[in-house]
Amino acid sequence: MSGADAVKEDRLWQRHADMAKLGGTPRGGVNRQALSPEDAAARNQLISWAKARGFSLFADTIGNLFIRKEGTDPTLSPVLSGSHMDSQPTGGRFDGMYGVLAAFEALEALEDAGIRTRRPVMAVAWTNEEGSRFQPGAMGSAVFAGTYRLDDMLGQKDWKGVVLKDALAETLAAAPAPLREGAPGFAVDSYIEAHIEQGPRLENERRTIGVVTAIQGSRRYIVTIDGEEAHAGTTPRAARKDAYAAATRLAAALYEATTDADDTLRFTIGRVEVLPGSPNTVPGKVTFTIDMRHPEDAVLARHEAIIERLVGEKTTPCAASLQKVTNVPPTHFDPAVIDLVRDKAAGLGLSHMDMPSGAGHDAMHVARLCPTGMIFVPCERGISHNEIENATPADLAAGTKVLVEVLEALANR
Ligand code: HGY
Ligand code: MN
Ligand code: MN
Repeated sequence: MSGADAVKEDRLWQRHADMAKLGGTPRGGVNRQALSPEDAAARNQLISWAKARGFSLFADTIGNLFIRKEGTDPTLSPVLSGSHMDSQPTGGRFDGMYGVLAAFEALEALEDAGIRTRRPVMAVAWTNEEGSRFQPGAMGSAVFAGTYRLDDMLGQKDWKGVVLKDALAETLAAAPAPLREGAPGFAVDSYIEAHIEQGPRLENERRTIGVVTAIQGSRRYIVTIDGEEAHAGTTPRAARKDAYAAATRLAAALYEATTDADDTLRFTIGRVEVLPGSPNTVPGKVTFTIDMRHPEDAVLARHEAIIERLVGEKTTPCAASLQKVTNVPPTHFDPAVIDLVRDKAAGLGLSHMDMPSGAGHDAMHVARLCPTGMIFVPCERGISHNEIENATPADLAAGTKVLVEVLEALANR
């Protein structure tokens, strides 16, 4: 029996249903934000499934959770596959979770098929990929890959002022696993991540498998505008330093400056905080986030300079600052891994197409460590970061069959 034949569609689908209960929302989505009790519950669920199969497991000091299936030669560096279990506040049940469960299903399928690869094969659930609670996103994989320093991340705070170090300690205590001490990171032979596309191309072009070639570049910022709180009834316009009025002028200019002719540049203001938030006090402080993406780094750099200029020009008489939170250049995956994904999809008789990723993934950091690739499966109408996100059991299983075949090939090199 091949690894692909041993993939169990029902088992994989049921696991998604089980996980979707952890942080499940009334509209059928999930709110399982990084290092929350819901995240700990998902970690415990994965740990119990791993223990039931006799796989070894450990967490590292940023909370990445690893599950290991031994190979015939334990001295060889492992092949790694996974994604993330944390979600957006109004997230779907497949974003990230599919890649973790597909990786786990791949380990089980190899085991069920009695296949012992040369290299160990490991599944991973990376900490805090979404970055919606604690910034920056893809934190666990970035620390593992050496992009960010562990100590810098431990001091990060969420929007309510909770320090990451404390939330991490609580999560690891609530979901205990053997701890790999010291700085995260170890030698990895290669990495492959399965994920829903989070866009409409596969569905529109009626393909089952996306052979991912690259991930576009992304930059994230926080704009802070400091004005002056004042009485809404007595303060003339000429005397105001209205931080929200300045923010709206700036936002309007930013949307206009990032409206490119071919609709390739992605510009999002996703979170706005207006203080003190009283109806009859002129806002004294506004902060808002910027998320900007493009396949070419030069375009991002050019628009960053425009943003810097507009932050100064559009906010007087208030003071304004622009803080860069992340700057992840475009990622180009390993040609040999891309070919392997394409060949295995073809070998399984699955329709497929090469495509870049519009969304960011943990693979963008791991790709700096070792040969890396990704496998996409369709999601309904390309909708994601939305509670109605959906996928089919057959597509999830198809992506997992490709994953098993790719893992087996990489682990026997
Ligand atoms: O934002 C992203 O691209 C990812 O889905 N977290
Ligand atoms: Mn994701
Ligand atoms: Mn996401």
